[in-house]
Amino acid sequence: MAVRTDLFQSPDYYQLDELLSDEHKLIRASVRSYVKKEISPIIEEFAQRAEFPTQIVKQMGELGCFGPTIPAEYGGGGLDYISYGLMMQELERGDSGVRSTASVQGSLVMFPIYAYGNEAQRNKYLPKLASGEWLGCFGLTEPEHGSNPAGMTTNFKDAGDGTVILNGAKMWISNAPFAQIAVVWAKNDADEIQAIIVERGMEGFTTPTTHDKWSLRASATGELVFDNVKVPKENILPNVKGLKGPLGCLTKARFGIAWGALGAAMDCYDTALRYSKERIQFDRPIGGFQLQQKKLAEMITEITKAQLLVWRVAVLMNEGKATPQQVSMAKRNSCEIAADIARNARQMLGGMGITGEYSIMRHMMNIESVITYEGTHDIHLLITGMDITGLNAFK
Ligand code: TGC
Ligand code: FAD
Repeated sequence: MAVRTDLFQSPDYYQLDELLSDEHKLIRASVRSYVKKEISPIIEEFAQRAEFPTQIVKQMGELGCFGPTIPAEYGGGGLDYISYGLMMQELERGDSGVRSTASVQGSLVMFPIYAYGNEAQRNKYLPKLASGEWLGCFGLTEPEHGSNPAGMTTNFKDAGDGTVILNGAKMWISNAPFAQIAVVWAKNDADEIQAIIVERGMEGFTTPTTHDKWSLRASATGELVFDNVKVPKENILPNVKGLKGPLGCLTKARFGIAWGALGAAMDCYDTALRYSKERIQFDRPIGGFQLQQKKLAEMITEITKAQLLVWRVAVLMNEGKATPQQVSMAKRNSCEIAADIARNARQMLGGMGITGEYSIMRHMMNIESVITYEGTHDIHLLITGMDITGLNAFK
């Protein structure tokens, strides 16, 4: 397959760059140039082969994409949420799987260790995770408990010798096959949900790879299987109990997805716009036909609206005022518009749209995972519904 030249130009129809600081623009430029240089030339082949490009872990660590909002003393970036969002936007503009790796590492592994761990745990794990020396994964979903994680059955029992014995299984876990550590949510002796850090090499802990995905093919997905795994008690994160622990991490990660999925949408729009000016049919560029202009005009309208939404929710995050429900709305909206834009952009490229010569079909398939993980499209709608009515439609 020929190496693709990445010609991406970021849409900014409402001059939203004026809302960004010079530092924000610098961060965005550095991640964008990383994606152009290291991701775009290789990602299609890795996706076609369903292979995880392991080199990106160190690269993204060096670039500061892991835990950008974690304080610098633990190896994080000490940055604000707009910076974090822009990073995720640029990474997912390249590929959702690349952003997934960063989301999991930063928001779902580093964040809980930082927010719920003790000082020894922070010092032991965070610098290595931030640099990309170690990769982590986050185990919440189980074979029988996806949208309803409260029902989880994975559990640990006090062995009385400074260890606990962990049993159960998690599935659909991003990064699992390559991760050195897993932040696993399980029920303790008192039936309370807690996080415990399981390290590769612990006896009885395996991470079988999930094969035959049509989506997120350049991201490694697997199971976490615990068969009487003996884990030191010191690996339990002491400072949170209950479902609010994992859901608190998900709020951070969903925020990143809201920006990220928008990046995928931008790439599809930009590709379709360029193609529409170059592709001649009936002696005219297809971009001159009203039907194609309608698609492009609707795409840029939705992208612009979503840009405003994610920018505002980032400002609220910076001010400590964003609610999880506001984050849900932004995640849901970005995924929805990305799915629609990818599909319309694919059509605009005709037959070429289904090939790996362009990124659109890969984005389109990836978004099917993104719209499902971290809470499905319907779950986020119900979160909004409950927030505005005060009535719980989940159960
Ligand atoms: P509910 O009774 O509503 O809440 C339990 C406790 O949690 C609090 N809470 C939150 N806290 C922080 N952030 C949030 N987003 C929160 N949502 C709820 C809540 O206040 C309560 O606290 P407290 O103190 O009263 O105990 O819980 P529920 O059992 O009724 O469930 C509600 C529901 C359905 C919304 C929730 O279970 C849910 O969000 N389900 C979706 C599951 C999900 O998102 N799974 C994601 C798995 S990880 C993943 O997909 C990673 S993909 C990564 C990648 O590759 O990028
Ligand atoms: P289900 O919960 O079985 O849902 C099936 C359908 O029923 C959905 O349409 C859903 O919206 C609907 N539904 C469920 N409950 C209700 C309700 N109350 N009202 C109306 N409709 C409802 N999980 C992790 O823990 N860590 C990871 O790293 C991770 N990575 C993932 C990577 C990929 C590629 C994928 C695909 C998933 C990943 N997940 C991960 C799991 C993901 O979070 C779950 O797939 C998701 O939460 C949905 O759970 P489920 O697949 O069991 O679907």
